[in-house]
Amino acid sequence: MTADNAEWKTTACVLCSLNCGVKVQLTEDGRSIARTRGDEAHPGSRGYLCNKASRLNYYQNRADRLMSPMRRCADGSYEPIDWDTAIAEIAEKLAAVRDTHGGDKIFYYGGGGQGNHLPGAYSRTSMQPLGMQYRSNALAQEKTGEFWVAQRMLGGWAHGDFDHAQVVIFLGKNPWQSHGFSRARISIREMAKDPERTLIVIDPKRTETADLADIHLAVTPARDAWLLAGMVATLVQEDLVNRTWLAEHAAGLDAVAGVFLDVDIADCADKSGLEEATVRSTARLIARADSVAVLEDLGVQMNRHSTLVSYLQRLLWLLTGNFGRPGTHYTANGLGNLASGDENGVSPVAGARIIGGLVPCNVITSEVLTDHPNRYRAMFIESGNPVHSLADSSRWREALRALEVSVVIDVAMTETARQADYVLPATTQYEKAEATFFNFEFPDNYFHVRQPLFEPPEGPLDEAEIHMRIAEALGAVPEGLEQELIDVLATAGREGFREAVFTKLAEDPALLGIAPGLLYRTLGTVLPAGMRNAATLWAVCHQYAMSSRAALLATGLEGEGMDLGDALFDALVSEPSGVIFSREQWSDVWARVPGGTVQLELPDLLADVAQLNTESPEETTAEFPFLLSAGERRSFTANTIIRNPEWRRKDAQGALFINPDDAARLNLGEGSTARISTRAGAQDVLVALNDRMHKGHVSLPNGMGLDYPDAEGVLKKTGTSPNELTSSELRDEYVGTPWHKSVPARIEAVD
Ligand SMILES: Nc1nc2c(c(=O)[nH]1)N[C@H]1C(S)=C(S)[C@@H](COP(=O)(O)OP(=O)(O)OC[C@H]3O[C@@H](n4cnc5c(=O)[nH]c(N)nc54)[C@H](O)[C@@H]3O)O[C@H]1N2
Ligand SMILES: Nc1nc2c(c(=O)[nH]1)N[C@H]1C(S)=C(S)[C@@H](COP(=O)(O)OP(=O)(O)OC[C@H]3O[C@@H](n4cnc5c(=O)[nH]c(N)nc54)[C@H](O)[C@@H]3O)O[C@H]1N2
Ligand code: SF4
Ligand SMILES: [Mo]
Repeated sequence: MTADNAEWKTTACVLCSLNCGVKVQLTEDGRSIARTRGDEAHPGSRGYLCNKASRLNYYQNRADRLMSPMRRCADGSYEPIDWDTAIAEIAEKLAAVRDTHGGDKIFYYGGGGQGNHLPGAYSRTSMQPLGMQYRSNALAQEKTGEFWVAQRMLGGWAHGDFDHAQVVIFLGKNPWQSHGFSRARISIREMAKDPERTLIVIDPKRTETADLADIHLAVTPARDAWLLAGMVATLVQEDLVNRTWLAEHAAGLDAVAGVFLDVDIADCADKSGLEEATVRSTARLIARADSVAVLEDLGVQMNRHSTLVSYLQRLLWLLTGNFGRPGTHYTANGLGNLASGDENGVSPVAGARIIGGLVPCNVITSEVLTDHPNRYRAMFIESGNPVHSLADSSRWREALRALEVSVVIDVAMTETARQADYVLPATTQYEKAEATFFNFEFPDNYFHVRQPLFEPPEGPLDEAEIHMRIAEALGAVPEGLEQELIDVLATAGREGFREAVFTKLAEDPALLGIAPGLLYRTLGTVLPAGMRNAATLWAVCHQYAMSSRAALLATGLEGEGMDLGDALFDALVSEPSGVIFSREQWSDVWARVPGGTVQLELPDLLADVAQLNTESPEETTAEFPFLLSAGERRSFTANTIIRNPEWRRKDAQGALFINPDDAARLNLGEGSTARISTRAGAQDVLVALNDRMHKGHVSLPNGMGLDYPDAEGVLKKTGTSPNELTSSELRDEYVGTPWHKSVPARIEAVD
């Protein structure tokens, strides 16, 4: 129960990347979230919430909460151990791998989910002393292809100005359920209502978003490359490109036009399952529009030709001049860059391209399960559940057990934790200050550091503290340094602290590695109550204030020299609903494009375009005649952030959606059980007939199939883990992203 006059505390929802601002009232005992409402003062969500935010207490209060470090026993069970033992053993074992085989054989996975990116920042504290080099996270199974293409064409990832675009296109994206931009449901309704605006949805499924669209292009599953190539070819062949704009802003038009002049549009239309007239008329509509904004997501990113599709969709709006002005696309000015498309060499065993520092998720297990001398021999996983969320769960279980040592930091005993040698309990995202770098707004961009709602219980620690303890056990923290910096703070204040930190770093650059943990232990002690975990952002703020001074001053924040960085940091740790840290103009977007010139010509991808008409795509076989969309966003899915199945108000089991005609052919009725089989495995699933589904295409939701203790404490699994059915080999040739949305499958009735 809540007292009616209980204080409304300010925080954010952690169930998707939007992190909408939330006001909560706690129960009288102060331990649970009793009521939630939107936070009007939050700069991004401005009071908006979707149906999921009212369920946040299921994240905070849970029967599966980890309360103590756990060590795996010989029989696969786990025993609680104390922190000192855990840290000492982990540091010793990881140091042994480093000393025998090299620190680059210790792999880091994770660092944050939809609501928490600070573990990733603090992880450096232990990674650097261990000499770790290779890492990855979930972005390398969805967005790295898009980031790579965006970097090469525009110098960075561009976001759409959806609220002002005349034509909005959602490509393999269902924002009604998955959001992906602020206040999505309100925006989509506004687009639908306005007769001057056109909403186009490209999705084999008639989604909730498609219901509101002016044009729904129900592309044949996995054939978006042909559809988009046909549209780009229409622009070129009907001379609909914006030559004036391109002459001023872009390079490479001739090379691109040369390839698309030869593309057979009728063949493209045919292969994508759409009429040629529709392909052409949609391209004309885009060419005629005042402004166009496009959002691609998993429907194409986790699918065949995904990197090529990221390129083709950009050509569509760049050839028509839809970048760098209102209603089109912009590269945002971030406090950190989550969307780097830089190439950083290749992975040590598979030789897979590393984008933005991330090894493709789909090659990680093959870099463990091998006798190659460069294989990973140890793994550190935090705030990620790769056994459940990456392709081929059974291979992941095998890979984790093959390692010499594995460590998981989480709030719950997850599918991944159950394979680890050590499991360390973290405080929840409502027990410490947390934040994400998912901030892509423009012309004003904001950052939200959430203040904690609860005191952490005895047992779990902040990730910062865990990494710092490991660094200390490794002997990487100079004796007395922490106390010295605390003393400086007490005697010389922030200015003196700044000077002391920079002097120390200049004397010993190796300290840069442990700096995040050191900030937590020093600066963290003098921050407002509960905000200690925000300490590492101090360094981020200083970096930002140096590189983006004008955008920061334009927000009204003041400070001479380095005081400006401190002023931003102080604002972040004291403003409960977030702070605007960047105020820009459209000309600033152009300043971020290298040389101010958009690069249209990407030769490798143009070569792919040139052979699309000769390709005869055949995704299915006689053995596997269906395509499974493995992991769809529905009204009650949120990755694996909430594990208690009771949080779902509908679709409790996460049914297999199948077109009624397909179901009839297979003798499958509503509520019946079907066996779905793929190359990787077979699962029994509950069937739901759904006329939104494209024939031949079936879907299972993401985030299902999690273990959770029932009232007697017995673990029960609800629904199907999609990645028991996926394979790591089905992946993009450039960046290794998986083809989860078109997994060949067979479906049979089970009596
Ligand atoms: N409710 C909810 N929201 C979430 C999440 C969640 O778990 N639950 N997760 C968050 C995360 S991590 C992400 S990355 C985003 C993902 O957000 P989305 O990408 O929107 O999510 P999905 O439902 O996986 O896929 C989008 C659409 O792709 C379509 N699709 C399938 N095959 C094809 C195809 O061949 N071509 C095309 N054009 N479309 C196809 C599907 O029918 C589906 O409607 O959602 C975020 N938001
Ligand atoms: N087949 C298929 N697979 C998919 C998808 C799909 O569409 N199809 N979607 C993919 C996508 S786009 C994504 S983003 C991934 C998401 O998959 P993951 O990257 O595994 O992310 P989450 O499910 O958010 O899991 C995050 C973990 O963080 C833990 N956690 C929560 N709070 C804290 C905290 O404060 N500290 C620590 N240390 N841990 C915490 C949670 O308990 C959970 O175990 O799944 C991917 N998997
Ligand atoms: S799940 Fe809903 S309320 Fe939560 S952040 Fe996403 S859009 Fe906002
Ligand atoms: Mo994601």
